[in-house]
Amino acid sequence: MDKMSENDNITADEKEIGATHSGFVALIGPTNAGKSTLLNRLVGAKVSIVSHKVQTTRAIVRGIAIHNNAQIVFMDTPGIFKPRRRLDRAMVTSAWGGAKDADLILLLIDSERGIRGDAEAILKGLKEVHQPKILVLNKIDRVRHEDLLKLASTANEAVAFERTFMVSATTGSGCDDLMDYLAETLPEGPWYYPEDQISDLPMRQLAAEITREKLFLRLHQELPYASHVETEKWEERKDGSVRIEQVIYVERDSQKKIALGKNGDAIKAISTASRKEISEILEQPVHLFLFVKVRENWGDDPERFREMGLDFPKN
Ligand SMILES: Nc1nc2c(ncn2[C@@H]2O[C@H](COP(=O)(O)OP(=O)(O)OP(=O)(O)O)[C@@H](O)[C@H]2O)c(=O)[nH]1
Ligand SMILES: [Mg+2]
Repeated sequence: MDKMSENDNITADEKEIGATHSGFVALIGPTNAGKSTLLNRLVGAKVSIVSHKVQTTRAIVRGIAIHNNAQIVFMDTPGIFKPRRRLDRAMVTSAWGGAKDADLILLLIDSERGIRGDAEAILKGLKEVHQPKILVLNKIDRVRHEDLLKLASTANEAVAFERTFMVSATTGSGCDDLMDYLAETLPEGPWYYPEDQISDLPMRQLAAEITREKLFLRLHQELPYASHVETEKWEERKDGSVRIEQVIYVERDSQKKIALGKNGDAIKAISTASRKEISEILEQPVHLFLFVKVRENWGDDPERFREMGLDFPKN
């Protein structure tokens, strides 16, 4: 349907509030730039997990926000970095794939770290991407104003950005201006999702992600990237509670010991934190059971990739 005939179909009431806008905005950037934090801030709910470690997000997570007359679908992507393992390659491919599907690309840079290494490589890669691009400098709560201006001009020399915004995803500073701009700029058109939907991630997967976040937060030094969480069972009970079983996959026996902790301390703490958060989101009591399994080379198992929503790279 072209734009004209679409407008012909709207009723007088709809005309009064103005035409609706909608579109997809890909959040791309180096790992740890704050993409997931910004997504949660803009959506107004926890949709994507966050940690101070790099490589937290593994596959594309969509978060949906409504601002003025626009429905903005943000695609949080895994950070782009120099891939080493098979999982790395799948994550980076997924991030660039997300960019190709978007109406608008939002490049997020950690202003404190500036443009080096991965950020530089992304700026180069962006030249091949043809959608309109905007630059968002994040973590402005951590840097001086003059450094921000320098950073903005360096980035704008490398890529023709439509606009530059300066925000703090943690304090929310600058986020309203960004949302106003996105709502205006996205094309006119009907909304893609029901008004009350904020994510396209199934609850089972979000629950697994929440446990992975707690695992990352608790065991960040000991258990770097070698873990993966899946929800295996989800049972709604008559008393209104839900019983959830999840498996934490690690690669080695020594990692299993770490995940369990002394006297099971680690797993207990992870379980408590995760149960509490899942229960808040579901607004119902949760019984969470965590199991730790050793699966050597889960990082090379196509099934695990599929479960994460990633394509399996052949090599
Ligand atoms: N001070 C400050 N910290 C921030 C801000 N935004 C994010 N952070 C922190 O930066 C770290 C990384 O945030 P994430 O949102 O997980 O970053 P990401 O870009 O999604 O990272 P990956 O998923 O690993 O690519 C976390 O510790 C956040 O709390 C900000 O505006 N200011
Ligand atoms: Mg992330």
